[in-house]
Amino acid sequence: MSTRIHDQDEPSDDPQTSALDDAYDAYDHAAIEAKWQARWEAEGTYLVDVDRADPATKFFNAVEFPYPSAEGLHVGNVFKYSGADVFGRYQRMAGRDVFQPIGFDSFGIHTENYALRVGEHPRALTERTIGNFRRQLHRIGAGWDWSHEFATSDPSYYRWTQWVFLQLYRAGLAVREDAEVVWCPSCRTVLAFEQLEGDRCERCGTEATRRFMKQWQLRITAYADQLLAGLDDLDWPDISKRLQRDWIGRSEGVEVDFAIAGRPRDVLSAFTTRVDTLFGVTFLAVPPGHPIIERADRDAPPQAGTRTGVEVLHPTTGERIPVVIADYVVASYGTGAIMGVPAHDARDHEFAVEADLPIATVVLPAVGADAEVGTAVTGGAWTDDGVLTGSGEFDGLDSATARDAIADWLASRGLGRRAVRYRLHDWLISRQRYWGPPIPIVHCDACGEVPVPEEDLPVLLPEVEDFHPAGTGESPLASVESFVNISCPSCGGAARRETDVSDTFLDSAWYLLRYPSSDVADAAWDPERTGRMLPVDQYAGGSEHIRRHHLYARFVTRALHDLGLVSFAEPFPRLRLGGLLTMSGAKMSKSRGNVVTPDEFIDRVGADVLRLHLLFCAPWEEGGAFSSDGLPGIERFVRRAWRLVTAPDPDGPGGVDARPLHRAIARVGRDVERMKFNTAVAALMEVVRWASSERAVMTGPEWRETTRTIALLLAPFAPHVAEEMWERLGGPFSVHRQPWPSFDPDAVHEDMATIAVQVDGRVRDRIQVAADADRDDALSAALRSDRVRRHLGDAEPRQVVYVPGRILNLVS
Ligand code: ANZ
Ligand code: ZN
Repeated sequence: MSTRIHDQDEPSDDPQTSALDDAYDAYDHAAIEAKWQARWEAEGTYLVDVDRADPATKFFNAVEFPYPSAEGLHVGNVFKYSGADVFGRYQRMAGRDVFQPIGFDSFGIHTENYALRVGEHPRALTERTIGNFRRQLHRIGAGWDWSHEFATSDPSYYRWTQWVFLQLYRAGLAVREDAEVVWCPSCRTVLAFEQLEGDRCERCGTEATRRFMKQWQLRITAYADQLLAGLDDLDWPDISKRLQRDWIGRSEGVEVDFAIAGRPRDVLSAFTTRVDTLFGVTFLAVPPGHPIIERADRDAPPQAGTRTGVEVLHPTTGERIPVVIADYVVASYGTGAIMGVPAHDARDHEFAVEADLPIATVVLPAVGADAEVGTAVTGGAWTDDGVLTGSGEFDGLDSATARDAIADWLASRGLGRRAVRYRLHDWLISRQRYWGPPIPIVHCDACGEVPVPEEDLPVLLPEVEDFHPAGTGESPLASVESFVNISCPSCGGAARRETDVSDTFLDSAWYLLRYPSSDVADAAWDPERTGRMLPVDQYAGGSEHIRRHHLYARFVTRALHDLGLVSFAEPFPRLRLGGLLTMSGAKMSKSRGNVVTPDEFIDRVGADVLRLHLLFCAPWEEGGAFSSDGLPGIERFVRRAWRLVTAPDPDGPGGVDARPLHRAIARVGRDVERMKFNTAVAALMEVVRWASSERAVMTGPEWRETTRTIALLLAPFAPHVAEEMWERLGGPFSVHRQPWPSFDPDAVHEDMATIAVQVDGRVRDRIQVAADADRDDALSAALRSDRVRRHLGDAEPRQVVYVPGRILNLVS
């Protein structure tokens, strides 16, 4: 299984210490890791008393819980969890009561599809895969609080998922309605819009189609404004905020009513963000299948091509305008009809040229207008703001002023109204599948929709032999008579259960609330524990969840907040995204055959070396390519650290300059706080090298101070070997409960460098940065300089080259 690595196996590259090799104990990672894992477990080192923790010092260090796949944890997962674990361990040493629970996201199509493929029941499969994950999560030596573990597919958990659904239902935020939905022909279920990658199913990659079906939707759109405004106060990566903002897609505009010619009481409304172009409308467009087409069929047969035969009247000029059919109009956005302004919108322009529709210029570029008119009319659309022309009384106004004036004009005549539209859709949670929580609703002919009484929860997922999705638009549960047929909870008459199950993303939208209360049987959460332990202090996640899980969790938390069920509106005000570890240029996945499991490495080199290796091989937030090339270097480093405590105390003259030690304390702490684990590991390597080379000069007390400090610095990264070192140095159990060492600010202070900042080849300023500042540090310091800013303008530099400690070169 494991190999003992003897220091004698390879020549030492430290001449100062190689003479002592014989005196060393071998570094036996297997023995050390087993010993300390058992001790931590026995002592409850990572357990937190959720009934007594002090809310002022508690630190809920959350990670995105795993979906227990059949292939097991891979090193990409370990990379993310190791970073989060280092951060949590550091917080504990900084005096926080760290709560770091773990659980399993075990419901869902992913598990079910795999179960179908291998012909195993998802329940049996899930039990097995969770067992394997649990084993692996133990082995990596992370400080999980296992006493709060749960799995979302367990009735004791999904009972409360159903309860959460019922709270949303009572608040009018869960509704069953007809909607055009996305259907995956391979998974044979509907999906949420968020579960499309382009137009393909995120789960299986099949091209999705559209269907019209009666489905359960959660009214996330009712929270669009709140979700948008709430982003401002979050300590989140910019990319997360930007993607959520775009996904919510708030647009302010006007709905303009166009009266239908010959049917004065019927109108066709179009949503526009450019009402300043109203006088340039030369057609209205609707998507195929729009109701107006049917009406046209009755009234007058549609003309050839894209015309519907219907005409509308322009609200200001009264001119007759054709209504056409265009593919690019999205039925579910805005009013589902657009006003076509070919002179100022690129798609309208292309369409008008093809369909031979007129083009009328009504906005001129503000500068050089004459020169541009020709281009605007013939070459393409002038899509920017400008000055109005051909727009009656609004001529001469700039676009922004005109938008206001025209909106007022329309509103005062009842011909339109200001409107806000969102790109965000309601969250479709019905799944015509098996492996999920049954939606707790009963359909009764007499009473209609009846929620299952809370005391009757959970609605248990029935055991079935055949859990294949039917593909009929009904879940496999629909054919389980004993499940479907029940008496109505309200009138007692014959009724039918809802047979759709809910989306797994509903399971994970509230799971963080469950952790402190995972053992509570009679409530989803104990409000006192929730008040003490939540919200999460830091959530370590991935960018693939920004517009799904992160958005859903925010929505559900806000809804529960408005219902008075939790005291906070945001579930994780601080978020950090871990990058992907790639293998041969691709994301690790079984289908690509490039999954590397941690087990083989832990057997061979131990969890500590694997953790250090992963954290060193790529910046945590960026990710990068995984390879085992650097492993021997990390092994050498760990053995060198190990030798610090296995060697006898030196008896040198003393008076060693201790500044490198203080700098290491400062650097490692600062880097961990910024999730820069790779540079923290580099600092550890440096200080270990320094200590080895200064050993002979140190007195016994100097040496002990140095080595004890190094064991403390190493503890978050290599928790087992650091614990063993600490014990051998005479420290009290556990190294993970010691305070983080403090440093002498004077020793660190001198560690600054003056660098020249060049903009486009000329030195514009000289600034002070930490001597070990990296490119990002130097750049952000430079961007704070007025002189640099002046020469750079508002734009970000296009190119940045940093020569550490000397020059920062920016190209504007
Ligand atoms: C007239 C116009 C003139 C427009 C112009 C743009 C430029 P966002 O910002 O995304 O909300 N639009 C409205 N509903 C649509 C639908 N259902 N499908 C496709 N396009 C739709 O964009 C709003 C703009 O997108 C609207 O403003 C409309 O085109 C188009 F010079 O109206 B505009
Ligand atoms: Zn009834």
